[in-house]
Amino acid sequence: MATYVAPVPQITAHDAKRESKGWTSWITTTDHKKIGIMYMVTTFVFFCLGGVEALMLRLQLGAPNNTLVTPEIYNQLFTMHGTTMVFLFVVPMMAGLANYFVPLMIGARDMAFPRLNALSYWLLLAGGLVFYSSVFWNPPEAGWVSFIPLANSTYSPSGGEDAWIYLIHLTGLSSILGAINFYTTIANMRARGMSWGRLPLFIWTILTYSVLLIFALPVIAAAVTMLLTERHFGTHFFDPTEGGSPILWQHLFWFFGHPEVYIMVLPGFGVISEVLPVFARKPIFGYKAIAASTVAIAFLGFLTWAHHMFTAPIPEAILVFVMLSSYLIAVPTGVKILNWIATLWRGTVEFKTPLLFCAGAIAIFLIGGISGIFLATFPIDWQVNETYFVVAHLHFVLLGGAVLPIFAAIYYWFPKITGRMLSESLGRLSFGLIFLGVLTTFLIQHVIGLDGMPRRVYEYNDVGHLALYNAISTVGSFILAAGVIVTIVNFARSLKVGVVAGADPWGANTLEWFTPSPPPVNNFDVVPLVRSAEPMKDIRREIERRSTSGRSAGAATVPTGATQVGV
Ligand code: HEM
Ligand SMILES: [Cu+2]
Repeated sequence: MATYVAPVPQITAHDAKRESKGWTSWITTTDHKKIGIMYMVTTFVFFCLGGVEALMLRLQLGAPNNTLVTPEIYNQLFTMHGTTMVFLFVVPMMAGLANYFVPLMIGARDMAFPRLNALSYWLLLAGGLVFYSSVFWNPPEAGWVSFIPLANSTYSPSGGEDAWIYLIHLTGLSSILGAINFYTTIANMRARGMSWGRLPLFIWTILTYSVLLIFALPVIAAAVTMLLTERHFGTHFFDPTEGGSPILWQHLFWFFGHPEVYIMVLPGFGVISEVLPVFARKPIFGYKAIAASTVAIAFLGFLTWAHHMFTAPIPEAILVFVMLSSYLIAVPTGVKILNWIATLWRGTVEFKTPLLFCAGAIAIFLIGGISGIFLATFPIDWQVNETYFVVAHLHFVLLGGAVLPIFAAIYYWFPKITGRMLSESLGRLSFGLIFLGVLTTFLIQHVIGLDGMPRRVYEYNDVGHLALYNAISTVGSFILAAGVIVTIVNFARSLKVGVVAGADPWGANTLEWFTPSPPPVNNFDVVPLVRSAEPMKDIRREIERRSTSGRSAGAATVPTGATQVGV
C-alpha cells in the first residue's frame, strides 16, 4: 500500500519552544512565518506611502500650470515614489511572500538560516526608516536612478541624496542575505521526493530572483559607494572635468537596474503560475517550458541594460546588439504567456478573486511588454525617451508583472496566513477598480508621451489635448487608489469576521495547504513524501480512494499536517 507520509519524528529545539505571543515575540522572532508577516505588513505600509506620493504627483499634474506643489517638492515626490515602490515595496514584498511560503511549499520547517533571516528584515526596516527620515530635512530629488550630475554634491547638496545611498546599501544587504537564505533553503531543505522537476513554479522564480539579486546587487552597492565618495571625499569617478565619466554611472546603475525589473516581475510570474492551475482545475500547461523560460529571462536580462541608455553616446553596433537581445526576451516571455493561456484553455475555470488578479495582470503586463518592444527599437526610443510614453510603459510592466500578482498572492494566501477567507465580493470590487484604474491612468499616458510631454516635469502648458488627457490620468489614479482601499477594508474586516478557511480552502496543489491555517510553529508534524509536482492532488486522491474503499476512519477528513499522521 502506498504511503504518502514519511514519518519525520524529530521536533527541533527551535520548534520545541511553544509559540510565544505579545510584541516581544515579534521583535525577537526567528520564525520564517512571523518574519514573513513583518515583511508583508511593513512593505504594504510603504506601498501606501508610495501611493500617497503618486496621488500627490497626479493631483499636481491634474491641471495645466498647477501650483499645488513647488518644483522642488515635485522632484522629491517622484524620487520618493519611484524609490519606495521599487526598493521598499515590490522587491521586499516578494521576499516577504517567499519568507512565508518557501519553507511551507517545499515541506521545510524553517529557512536555512533563521537568525540571518531576522537580520534581513531589520536591515530592510532600517533602510526604509533612514530613507524616510530625510522627509524631516530634505528628501532626495535626483529620481530613483540618481543620474549624474543631478546626484552630485553640486546639484544635490542636501543629505537626502545620502539617505538614498544608505537606503540602497541597507535594503541591498537585506536582499543579498535573504537571497542566500532562499537559495540555500531551496537547494537543501526540500521534502523527500521533491526533485527539481517537482519544485513549485513559484519556488523556481524565487530561486531565480535570488540568483539575480546575488549578481546584480554588488554592482549597485559599488556604484553608490563611488557616488558617496564622489559627494564627500573628492573622488572623480563620474566627473568629466576631472577625467571621470557620467556614462559610467549609467552603466553601473542599469547593469543592476534592468535585472532589477526581473527581480520584481519573475516572482509575480511565479504567483500566476501557481494560481492559474488551481482555479482552472487543470495541471499547469508546459511546466518545464515555464521553469526554463524563467531562467532564460534572467540570463538574457543581463545582456540588455544599455537599452536604458539609447540616447547616451554609445557606438551604434552596440545599440543594435542591445536592441536584438532585448527583442529576444520577448521569446521566453511569450512562452510563459502562451502556457498560461493554454492552462486556462478548456479548464473548469472558477473566476475567484486571485484568478481575476492574475488574468488582469497578464493583460496589463502584455501591454507593457508590447510598448517595451517599441522602446527597445532605438530609433523609436530616440523619439520618446524621457517622455510619458516611458512612464506608461514602466507602470504597465510593474503593475502587471508585480503589483497585480502581489494582490493575487494576498487573496490566494491570506487564508493560509490568517486562517480566514477574504470577502469575494469586496475582492471582486477591488479588482474591478484597480484594473479600471490602471487602464484609465496609464493607457492615455502613451498618447501624452507621443504628444511630447516630458516625464519628471511639474507643470505643462495647456496645448493640444494635454489638459484633458492629464485630467483623465489623474481621475484614473484615484479609481486605482479606491480599489486598494477596498482591499485594505477587506483585510480589516476578514481578520475579524472572515469565514474560517480550513487547511485547504481552494483545493490547491502545493504543500503549504497540507498544514493547518495558520500553520503551527513547526509547520509540519509530518512531512509528506512528494510524488509529483502537485503533491496535494495526490494526497486528496489517496484520501478519496481510501474513504471510498472504506478504510482508515480518520482518512476522510481534510488533510492537515498536524493531524494526518496516519494517512
Ligand atoms: C498606484 C498607482 C501609481 C501611480 C498613480 C503612479 C504615478 C506616478 C507618477 C505621476 C510618476 C511621475 C512621473 C514623472 O513626473 O515623470 C511616477 C513615476 C514612477 N513610478 Fe509610479 N505610480 C504608481 C504606481 C507605481 C508602482 C506600483 C511602481 C513600481 C512598482 C511605480 C514606479 C515608478 C517609478 C520607478 C517612477 C519613476 C520615478 C522617477 O522618474 O525617478 N509606480 N509614478
Ligand atoms: Cu531594461
